Amino acid sequence: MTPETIAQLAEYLENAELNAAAVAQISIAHPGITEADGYAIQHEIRRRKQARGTQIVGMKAGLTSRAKMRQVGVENPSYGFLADYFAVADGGEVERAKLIHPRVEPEIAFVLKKPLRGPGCHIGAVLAATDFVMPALEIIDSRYQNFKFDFPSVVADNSSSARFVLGGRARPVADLDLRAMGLVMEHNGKPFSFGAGAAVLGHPALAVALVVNLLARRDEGLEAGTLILTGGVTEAVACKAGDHVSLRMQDLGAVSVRFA
Ligand code: OOG
Ligand code: MG
Repeated sequence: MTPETIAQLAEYLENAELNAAAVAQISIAHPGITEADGYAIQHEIRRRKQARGTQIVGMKAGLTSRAKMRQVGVENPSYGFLADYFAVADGGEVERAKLIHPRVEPEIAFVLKKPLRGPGCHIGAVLAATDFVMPALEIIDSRYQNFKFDFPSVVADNSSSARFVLGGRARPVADLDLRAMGLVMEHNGKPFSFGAGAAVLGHPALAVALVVNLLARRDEGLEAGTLILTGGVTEAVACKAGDHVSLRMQDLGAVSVRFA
């Protein structure tokens, strides 16, 4: 793709986000789109936001569990960025009208105390660089009609990132078995989904390594203090105004969000 096409598609997708108006999947008009084109568009959206003064507070891995891959029919893990205005306080409210068709998913969040750089980033490097982990709810909102996309299209759309909520307790990884760590997500007070950390690539720290190694292709790394969401452990739940979602994670407490 030419730089002009990348810039035009970045504007198209960012406007869809900012206006909460669904658009056609970009691979329909651009059937030859590649993964590299998708990331070029995503990085252009990030550049546009930063040029307006938006801070990038973290990164996320997407499609790192079988449950998530099955739900959207895309078999490849991806990454995206997290902007400052995506953050919602624990127990806080998300304005449903500002989003298109939001879904909420349970995730394990990492915060780094040391920088990480690939290629060759492995689980040991991630665990050594991690300050603490926390329970998180991610609110995803594909900008595509009917939440339908292929891999390059969802990569361009910042892996559907929209909002996130951190809560519960922050704990160092040395004390935890993140693979066996159980969780329950409730939707309007009813259990919706259940999982364990191993659902995420066998160990959620591997999702951090994956993001680091993918960023290395663009000669980028992660700085100390970076937040990383490791991807939905279970399928995501669609939410309407008035809905409430809470997540309880073994040893790490609870986090919740409401839709106004
Ligand atoms: C793609 C984003 C995936 C996750 O945790 O799997 C994601 C989507 O499902 O729309 O954030
Ligand atoms: Mg997610």
